[in-house]
Amino acid sequence: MVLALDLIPSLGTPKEVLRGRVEGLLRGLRDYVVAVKVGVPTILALGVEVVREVTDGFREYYFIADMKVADVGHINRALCTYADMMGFDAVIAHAVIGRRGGLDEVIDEVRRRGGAVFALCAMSHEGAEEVLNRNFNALLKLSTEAGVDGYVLPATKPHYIRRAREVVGGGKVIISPGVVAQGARVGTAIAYGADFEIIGRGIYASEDPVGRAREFASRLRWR
Ligand code: 3DU
Repeated sequence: MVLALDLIPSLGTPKEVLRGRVEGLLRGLRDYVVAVKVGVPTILALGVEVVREVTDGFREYYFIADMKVADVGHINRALCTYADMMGFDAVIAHAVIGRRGGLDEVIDEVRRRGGAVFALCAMSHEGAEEVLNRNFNALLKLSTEAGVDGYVLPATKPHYIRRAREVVGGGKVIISPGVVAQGARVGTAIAYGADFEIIGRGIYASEDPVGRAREFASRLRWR
């Protein structure tokens, strides 16, 4: 299970309060969560230095920067450099930017720094079917040829996961959001071929995050 860390404080909340909440969650979830995907709102709220201190303090987790990188080459490189400075192990990029001047540069920058790249090839929300998901096969192909380490695919539309697993085989990692709060049931994405399910609000917005994580982890246990 991957925790989607999207703690979004109201304006004026002291950074230390947010940091305390983040660290409390990470201390409690150690036994149930293997990776933490941190979204841009939380990165902005904490700031580069504090994110670095948090990643340094919890090295037992694998940290994924969900910056959804989707710009031209030099900006992508700058974002990936920041991800490295903040201690992230992996970066998520949009496959839709294409390879030359896009994903190829993301992969080059992240690899030089010893990290991994996940490509977003389909999304979970309704509007994703209007354009993005219609190009799923092409996005999967180009990101595979570019040499990404894995894919982000929606648990709410698990046929994309099944298709990706058929096409790319077992050597790539599929992580899947959309579980609990967006309606996908715990275990569906794994059943369709994902390696990890990503859960955010289903854990951190609960009154008992550790209890919820324990319950989800027991449902996800590999047989
Ligand atoms: O709905 P949750 O609170 O479990 O959070 C889901 C996370 O996954 C959130 O960080 C969001 O940015 C990310 N995500 C999707 O929800 C759907 C996608 O297609 C891609 C990423």
